[in-house]
Amino acid sequence: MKVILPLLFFIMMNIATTTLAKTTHDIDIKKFKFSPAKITIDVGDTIRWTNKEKRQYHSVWFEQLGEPEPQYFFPNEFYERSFDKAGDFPYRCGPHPKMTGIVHVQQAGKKQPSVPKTKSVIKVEDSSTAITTNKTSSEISQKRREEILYLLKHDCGSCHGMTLKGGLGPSLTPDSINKMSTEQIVATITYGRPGTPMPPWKPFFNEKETLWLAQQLQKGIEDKKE
Ligand code: HEC
Ligand SMILES: [Cu+2]
Repeated sequence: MKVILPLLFFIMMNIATTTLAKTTHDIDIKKFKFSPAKITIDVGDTIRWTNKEKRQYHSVWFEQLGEPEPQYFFPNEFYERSFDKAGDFPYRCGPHPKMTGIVHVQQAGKKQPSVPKTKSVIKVEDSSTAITTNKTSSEISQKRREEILYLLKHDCGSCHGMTLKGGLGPSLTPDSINKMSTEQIVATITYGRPGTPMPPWKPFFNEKETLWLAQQLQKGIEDKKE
């Protein structure tokens, strides 16, 4: 009894404070707008920004807090963050500076110790987009490699030329592409080049696959007979 009673009390206190404090507020991102763009929440609450676009990526960047630009997130993905301090927190979208919003965090009825730590995570909302964050697969199967090469020829090829010698987009043959580092090639494929027709391919390849693809481009794709 001596041990159990305080423990039980501790658990109950925890339940009481967590149910009291935490609310999750939703902000949708659609047509290049945060809605609502202004929101008032209590200290301890969480905001979940959900990307409801068809294919456009965005980010939620608290630039004025001096933070680095966070990862972009894609349709059906969301970005979550909780606020443990009162204050006004303006933010914007990294790639689209005109998209802005502000979070007004007010002290809840009961004073809480302010915890300076805010955590941010990106999660995928439904499993149909699991391919986006399919980072667990450590090896790329032969079948997947063939799929990627097929996509390279047909999708990338529609802009960069079937033989990758250039078209609307620049040549991707080893001669041309090796002026870039592997990291730069990976970044270009992952995020595209905002403001140009080069789209982001993050929804289609995981990190390993993008790296592999970049390495194939650097080596040169031997033209397989069909
Ligand atoms: C809708 C057209 C389009 C498609 C599809 C496309 N690209 Fe691009 N890509 C471009 C354009 C345009 C640029 C040049 C952007 C610029 O002006 O910086 C580019 C640039 C690049 C670059 C940087 C090359 C350099 O010399 O700066 C790489 C690498 C690249 N694309 C890889 C790919 C890969 C891999 C795919 C397929 C997974 C792909 N692209 C699909 C249009 C496209
Ligand atoms: Cu945006």
